[in-house]
Amino acid sequence: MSSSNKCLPYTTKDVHYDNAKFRHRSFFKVFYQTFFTSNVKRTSLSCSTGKILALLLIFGIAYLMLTHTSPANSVTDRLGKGVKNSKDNLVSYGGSRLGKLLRKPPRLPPRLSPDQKGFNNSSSHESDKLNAGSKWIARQQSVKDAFVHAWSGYTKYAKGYDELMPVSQHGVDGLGGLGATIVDALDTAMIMGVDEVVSEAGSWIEKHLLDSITKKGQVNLFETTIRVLGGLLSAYHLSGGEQGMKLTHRGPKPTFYLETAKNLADRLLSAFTSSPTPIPFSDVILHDSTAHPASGGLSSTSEVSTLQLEFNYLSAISGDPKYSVEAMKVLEHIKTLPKVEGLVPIYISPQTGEFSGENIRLGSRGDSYYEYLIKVWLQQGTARDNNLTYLYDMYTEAMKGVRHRLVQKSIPNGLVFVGELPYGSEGAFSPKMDHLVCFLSGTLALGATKGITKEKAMKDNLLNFEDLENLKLAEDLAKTCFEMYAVTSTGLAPEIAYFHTKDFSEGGLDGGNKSSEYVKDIIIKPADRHNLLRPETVESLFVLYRITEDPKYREWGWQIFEAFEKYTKVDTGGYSSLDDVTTIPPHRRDKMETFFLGETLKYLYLLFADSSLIPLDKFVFNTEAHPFPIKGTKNDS
Ligand code: DMJ
Repeated sequence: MSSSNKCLPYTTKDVHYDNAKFRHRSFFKVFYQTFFTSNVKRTSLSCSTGKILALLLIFGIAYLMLTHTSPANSVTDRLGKGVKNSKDNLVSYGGSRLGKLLRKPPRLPPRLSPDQKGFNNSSSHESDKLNAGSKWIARQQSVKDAFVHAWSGYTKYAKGYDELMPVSQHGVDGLGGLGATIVDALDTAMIMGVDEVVSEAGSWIEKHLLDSITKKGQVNLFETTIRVLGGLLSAYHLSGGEQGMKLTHRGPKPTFYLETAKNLADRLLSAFTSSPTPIPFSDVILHDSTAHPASGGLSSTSEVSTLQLEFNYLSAISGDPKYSVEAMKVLEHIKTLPKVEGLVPIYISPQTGEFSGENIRLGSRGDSYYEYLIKVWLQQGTARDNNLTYLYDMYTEAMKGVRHRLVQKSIPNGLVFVGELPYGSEGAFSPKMDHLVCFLSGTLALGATKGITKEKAMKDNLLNFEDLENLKLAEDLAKTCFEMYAVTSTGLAPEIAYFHTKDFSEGGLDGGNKSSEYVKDIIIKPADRHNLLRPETVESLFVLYRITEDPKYREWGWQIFEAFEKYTKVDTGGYSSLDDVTTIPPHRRDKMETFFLGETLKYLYLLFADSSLIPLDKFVFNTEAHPFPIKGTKNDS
């Protein structure tokens, strides 16, 4: 150590690279440390008389400076330092000038080699974040490109028809002939900012849709409500209706979407008003506003209970309560019916108002009954607890029932799945799970936190026991749904999977990807190997990513998207369903479902987007992925 060091010593505390290292030290601190630390006392004894005189001189100069410090200078100094504790402030204001002379230059943190720069290095952390950000922006763009490719096939070969047959390059009216792909895809184009599609779809709707609604024949109440009515209503909001988001300036005015929606809903209302019970008929003849039951007389439970988000929102924006009143009668009636721990059979009779049969499942015909119980309650926003708590209670009871009666684990590797009770509560359990059941993961997560992040919900102590159990099931089920993709040769899920349990096993029916850890857990029967470009898994990955903020859900979504790109993209435009996901190359099925544009690609896009785009605590998605604002929230994202 040099002699000068001996005269201006520092305590060992100063050497530590804590926050204090960057703070400017005042003259008084230096003086105090120089003369009153034990270290210094020892050193000062060894100083010569000359050195002591020099110190006295410095002390004198300091005194002169203190007595001439201008008030203005003090104020500037104070402002510059911001808010500190008063002791610190007193010290630094007084001794600023001499302090500056004596102050050591601020010590810099040690230089780190690139591989030592970990998470504590804020600038590298920032650049990691930037890189990750640009990766997801690029992936979002890929999804947008896929949407444009899907639309280009539809508009080239099938414009005005309900669906595209991408292989034969034709259109087909599988949904009654209302141009369902156009209306289903419109809000996706708005959210993605694909202006050309917004204009093209908007002007088709402006020119043709009302005409079709007044002239077409039979449509299914549920499909028309969720796809066409739902699409019109979200287009209304996203184009600025009700002081909505105004995501676009293209296409017709919001009121045009609203008027068209009202015209359609007025006709659909006949399904409710012509039924002898609160349970609506399943089919409507549009041109004469009449309705009748499906052949066989029964309605699907999910179909009659998946109309309320749409009809409620229409009442809210039109000011006419009739839509909501009719639709809510269904849920009020179902509330009174007997259930198995909240679980319901998949058929219901509009003639008697009773459930029919005992088949209980969360797949086809059962699924969105459970989804709408919680979503209709969520839709009420600040008014949730006024009169719809019965929906929340029905949902809570049903999810307990799911966990108690329907959840099992596969062997050998313990995938959590939701099976069925095809013969009711006393019959045998079936380890069968439709891909449709994968919606449940997202619904469970949404129901647990009500759309806010898990972190915030935990911090604010908002999660009760049921919420935590449901969140856990949501995460386990999302993993299972992802593995239903990863276990096949194409990386795409089958329509239906069975799970190997102690009571059920069938050899030789795996998904074809022998390197999957779960190849023995998941059984895929030949009749169930098709893929219809369905959205439920990516829908849940989107909701789970928003709620848990765990990036694995994004990575899983990207893997699924890549498989869609590889095996379902048709060069000439559009994407096709597949006959068999377990063989390569898979045989194409000549259909692009409307929900591929309305849901699958929208959810993938939102999964990779910033979480402020259509936030889950301000919007509720109908079962066809059309977002409606939650009552009482301001949507300015
Ligand atoms: C969509 O029409 C809706 O999500 C519905 O609730 C279930 N089936 C399809 C998508 O798979």
